[in-house]
Amino acid sequence: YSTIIKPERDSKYATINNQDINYFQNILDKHSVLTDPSDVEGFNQDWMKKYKGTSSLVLKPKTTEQVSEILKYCNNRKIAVVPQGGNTGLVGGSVPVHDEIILSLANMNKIEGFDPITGVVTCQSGTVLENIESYLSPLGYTVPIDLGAKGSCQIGGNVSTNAGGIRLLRYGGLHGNILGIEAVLADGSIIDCLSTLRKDNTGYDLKQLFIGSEGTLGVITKVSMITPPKPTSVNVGLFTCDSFDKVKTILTRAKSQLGDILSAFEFMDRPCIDVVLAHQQVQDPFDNKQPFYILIETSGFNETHDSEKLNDFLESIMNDDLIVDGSLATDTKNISAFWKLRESITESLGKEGAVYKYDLSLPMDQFYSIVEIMRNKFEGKANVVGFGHVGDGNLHLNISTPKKPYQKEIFDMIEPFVYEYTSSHRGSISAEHGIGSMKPNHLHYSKSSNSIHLMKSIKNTMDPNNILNPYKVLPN
Ligand code: FAD
Ligand code: 2HG
Ligand code: ZN
Repeated sequence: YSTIIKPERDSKYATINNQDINYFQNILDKHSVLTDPSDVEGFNQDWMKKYKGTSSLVLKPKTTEQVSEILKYCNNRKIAVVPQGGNTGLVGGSVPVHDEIILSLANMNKIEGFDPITGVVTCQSGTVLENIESYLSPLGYTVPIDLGAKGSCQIGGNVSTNAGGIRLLRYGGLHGNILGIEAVLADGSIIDCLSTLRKDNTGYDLKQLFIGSEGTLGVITKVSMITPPKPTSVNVGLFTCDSFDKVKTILTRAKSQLGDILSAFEFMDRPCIDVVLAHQQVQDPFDNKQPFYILIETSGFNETHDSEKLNDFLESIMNDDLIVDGSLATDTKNISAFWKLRESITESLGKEGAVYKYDLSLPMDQFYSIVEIMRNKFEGKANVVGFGHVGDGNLHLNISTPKKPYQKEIFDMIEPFVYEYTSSHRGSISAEHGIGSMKPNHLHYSKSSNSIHLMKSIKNTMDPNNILNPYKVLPN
């Protein structure tokens, strides 16, 4: 971890002592206060094994009131706290930088209510995303957000990072789908914005502040979310292309010809497929290798109508020579095989060695060029791959080397170049993963100094002692 530079520990924070631990043991039961280093270890380290903290205490509350008591105490004692959900975040936001207490939401996992007329589900923030899906599915509803980490990530973590994922194209982001939030501020006060209303213009929409704030403004304890009816007819097509220009043309066509049934438009380049084939039990989908692979999903409620639309679309892209190969999957098994190719890229890259991740929003004309530029720069020194939610303008640029730890010379070849490139095209240096501890000093590439100033004053109002997730998101 030596090349991951940490800000110095701020000496204003207290170091925890036995009295603190006793206090927490009184609020929570004994099993919810972890102090044994072997129990704490996993919570200190992030999913990529890139960031590691040195906390000696994990607290696992079960109720909002317990969260409130913990934070009130920490605020008085100036003990720093990192809220942690499923710990699948990719920017080092979910683990301590130094010895912050880890406040795990894992035991706050109850689904509290569902309205079958409005489709609004209310649950505690530690509910695992996939468990919400399993709860809703038999009721004929589905979650409006889906991502590869669904088996571990929690809805509170998704909301705190404003996660995007593969359904954003269809259902929009969490700023629209989250109807209510209950959160606890640093001083322990409980903010009840847990509305289940679709329309509510009574003053400032405070819940929006917590969406994407990465645990720096409050701890989210409950959410309510609008969920759409679960589509009954799902089809997936996998296509190959010989140029990125054709990927763009296919995207425009998919939007206009598939319209309301288009539910995902993902792309991956050939090096991604090679990495997946090297680490997963999957087959190369076509004999003929091509530089670009596109996964298109449609979801609707009328199988005949949907297949007809998809077949017309397929005919049109074939007739115009936009694709080289294509294959449609209509049954669950083949659909999951196609999705596995796309969804296991991150995990497979992780098995390669050290992975340098960049999550960019870029205009379509500059979207793939950055991958080519970086590939030329690295020329065999590292594997450069590009994939992502092209339908939302979101590129995942990943550069991997067989060797760990992370190397300074590799970072120097990427940064600040990638950020400058993105900024010069008015893109975003974090499309969906957030800022965490990876990018506070780079925030200015995507936000003006006045905007950063306003963010700092909001942070100062809501958490004047800066106990919540310090060293993250905002620059010093
Ligand atoms: P954590 O990682 O535990 O925390 C993330 C941040 O939120 C931290 O700053 C933490 O302090 C804060 N936080 C967590 N819970 C709370 C809470 N209750 N209150 C306040 N703050 C809290 N992201 C995407 O956007 N799209 C994708 O397609 C996508 N795919 C992924 C695929 C894989 C295989 C992996 C490993 C990650 C992926 N991610 C993706 C990253 C994404 O950010 C997370 O998966 C997810 O949103 C984080 O949820 P979590 O519960 O794991 O949160
Ligand atoms: C995805 O879309 C995730 O699969 C992870 O956002 C992206 O690993 C990455 O860079
Ligand atoms: Zn993504």
